[in-house]
This record gives sequence, structure tokens and C-alpha cells, in this order.
Amino acid sequence: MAAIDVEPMPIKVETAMRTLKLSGHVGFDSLPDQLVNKSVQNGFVFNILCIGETGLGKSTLMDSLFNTNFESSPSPHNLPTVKLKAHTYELQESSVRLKLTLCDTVGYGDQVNKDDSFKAVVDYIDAQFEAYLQEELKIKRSLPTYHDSRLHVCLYFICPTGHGLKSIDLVCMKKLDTKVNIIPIIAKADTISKTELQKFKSKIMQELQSNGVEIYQFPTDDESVSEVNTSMNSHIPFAVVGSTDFVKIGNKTVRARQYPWGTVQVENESHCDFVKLREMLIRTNMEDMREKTHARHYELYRRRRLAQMGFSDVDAHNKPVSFQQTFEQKRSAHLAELQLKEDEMRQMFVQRVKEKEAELKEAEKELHAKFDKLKKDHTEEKKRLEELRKKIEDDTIEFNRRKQQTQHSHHTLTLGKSKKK
Ligand SMILES: Nc1nc2c(ncn2[C@@H]2O[C@H](COP(=O)(O)OP(=O)(O)O)[C@@H](O)[C@H]2O)c(=O)[nH]1
Ligand SMILES: [Mg+2]
Repeated sequence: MAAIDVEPMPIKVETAMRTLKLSGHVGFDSLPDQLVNKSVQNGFVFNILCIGETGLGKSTLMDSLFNTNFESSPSPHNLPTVKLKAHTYELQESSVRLKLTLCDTVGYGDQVNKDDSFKAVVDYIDAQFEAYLQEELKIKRSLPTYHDSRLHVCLYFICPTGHGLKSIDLVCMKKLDTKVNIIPIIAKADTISKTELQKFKSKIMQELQSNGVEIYQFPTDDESVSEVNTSMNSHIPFAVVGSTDFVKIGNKTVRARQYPWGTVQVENESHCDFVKLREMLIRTNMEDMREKTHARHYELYRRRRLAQMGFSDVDAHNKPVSFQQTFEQKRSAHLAELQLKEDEMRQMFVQRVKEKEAELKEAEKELHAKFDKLKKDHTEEKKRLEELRKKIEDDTIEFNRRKQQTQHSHHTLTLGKSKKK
């Protein structure tokens, strides 16, 4: 293959910029509308990862968040390993289509040894990044129609009945904080009293901080949402309640959990933080999470992977180097390595042939010697037999001669006797 000649360094052209006034309406002020129209046409993708022990109310919360029934089946507590299961749904609200993927950690926290529980999750997140990277690196890319499966947010369900985070929670969140936007939530918050909840929340935040776990912060740089986001950041971890049941309160039917002593309304802000979570996750910051996933977490993965493959923006002397140059270098290094391997194999082959040849020659020599010995033995045997035969013949002749002689003398003797009579 011939190398393609390219200019190693692009020529930089400095352009002076001037600000001009338009003397009439041109129309590019419609660009934001064009962007909105296009986005609406394409539809949106959002992928949620739910991590939490079996039975903490993950599926119920998803049903509550999206006001639908995802028809998930409860998973058993006896699975030998953690598995990630993703289901994709097409949702539509007015003219906006959302391709929603819910990813569940099946069997999480159910094993006796929970040391490796996070591994399956890390592998899954990386696999989605890798798939996207491979699509990006293709010559013929189809990113506009590509189903982006990268996880935009991780809802980490914390068990409400402990005295803080469990070690599995800290280990897992620490492993994931550079890979996904983590929002910790206290599950089944109806099982915890009001005073305990405040203590529990601050304990969790303190534990996260002292272990250096970076959770997702709602962005405060955008003026339109900075106030609400700042206030919401102080409510993390949200204490949520989910339900698939509806109860009539006054003349309204609401999603709620009914107990002998009263009713917990999912969407009542004085009962739990469900509305805050929904507001932050879906209504205010969904786009920010999508953007951060691409610009921060994926970018980090991509940088690490490309460095692993041997690509860099600078060479050993800190001089800029293009992708093409690195590729050419890697290609020739690879070819040289192949050549070396080929030579080694050829030499090994020649050596083996020589050895085999020598072995065969030796075998041939042995065969010849064996053949000569057999021939000699055969000749000797033949000679011996010949001699034996000759001796037998001689003996036979001698025998016959004697026999005749005996017959003759006997005959004469008999004749003489009869004469006497
Ligand atoms: N008390 C209480 N129970 C809940 C809550 N959410 C779900 N549950 C119950 O917990 C059980 C397990 O819920 P599920 O959503 O299947 O948990 P998953 O295994 O994490 O998906 C079900 O019986 C739910 O009714 C909640 O917020 N509070
Ligand atoms: Mg479930």
C-alpha cells in the first residue's frame, strides 16, 4: 500500500474580524428555531442506569417518573452474578419523541461476596463508550442514525434503613464517578422519619465527600436555571417514594402508597423529593446530562483509549503530530514486526526441514544396514542349505549304492543255498 502524501502541518491563516451592522432583516435569527425543528424531527435519546439492591423500588420509581407501566418483572435474590439488562422504549409527549433506555442492575447486592459487584456495571458503561468510539472511527459513519447507548445518568438507590452508605455503595460510586453522571437517591423514603431523614442525608453527603466521590451537580452557570439548580443541589440525595397504585384524594386521583395510618403521595413535595427529582432529571437538566456525557465522560474514555492504541497529539519531543503521522508510524512498525516474525518462522521452518532430513537419512542408513545383514544371512543360509542338500544327495547316492550292493550279495547268497538243497 502506498502512503498518502499530506502536508504535515496545516498552514494557519490569521483572519481579522470586524463587526458590521446590518441595514435590514437578513433572516439568520431563525437559526435557533431551525435547530429546534431539526432536533424535534430527529427525536431525543436518553439512557438511565438504575443501580441498587433488588427490591429497593427501582422499577417502581421508573414507572412513577415516566407515568407509565414499563411492565418489568421482579428479579429474584439468588442470582450468582450481577447482570445489566437494558430495555428501550419509544415515548412521545406532544410532538417530542424520546427513545428512552432503562438499564437495570439485576442481582446487584445479592451475592455473599460483593467485592466485584461494580465490575459488571463498569464493563457495561465502557462497552457503550467503545461502541460509540468504533462508530466514530469508521470511514463510513452513520452517527445521525446511530442508536447512542451511552448512559447519561446513573440513579444510585441508597437503602433507607442503614446508618449511612454501605461499602458496596461507596466502592461502586467511586468507580463510576468519572464515567457517568451520578445522582444518589434515598429509596423508599416513606420508611424513614422526618428527623432521621435530614441526619441520614447529611451523613451520606459527608461520606461521599470524605471518600472523594464526585456526584453530578446540577449546573449553575446558566442564568435561567442557576437559582433552581443551586437550591436543588442542596437537597441531594433526593429522598424518593414510588408507587404503581393510585388513590383518590378529594376529587383528584394521585399516585400514592396507602398505609393503615395514612397515605404517602408520591407527587406531594411535603411527603418526599420525587417531584424535585423529576424536575431536575427530566424537565430541567436532561440536556445538560446528555451534553456532559459526551463532552466529559465520553471524552475521557476516548482520550484514554486512543492513548492506549498509541495515538497522541504530540510526539516524544512534545512536537505536534497528526493522527495520520502516528498511523503511518504505527503501520510501518507493525509491518516491520510482521516481517521479523515471518523471517523467524522461515528460519524455523528451514531448521525443521533440515532436522527431518537428517532424521530420514539416518533411518535410511539403518534400513540399508538391516537389508545388507539380511542379505548376508540369507546367502549364508542358502549356502548351508545347499551344502546340506548336497550331503543328503551324496548320502542318498551312498545309501542307494550300499542298498544295491546288499541286495546283490544277498541274492548270490540265496542262490548258493538253494543249490545246496
Ligand atoms: N415502602 C415503599 N415500598 C416501595 C417503594 N417503591 C417500591 N416499593 C415496593 O418495593 C417492592 C420492590 O419494588 P421494585 O420496584 O420491584 O424493586 P426493584 O427490584 O428495585 O425493581 C415492591 O413491593 C414495591 O411495591 C417505596 O417508595 N416505598
Ligand atoms: Mg426491578
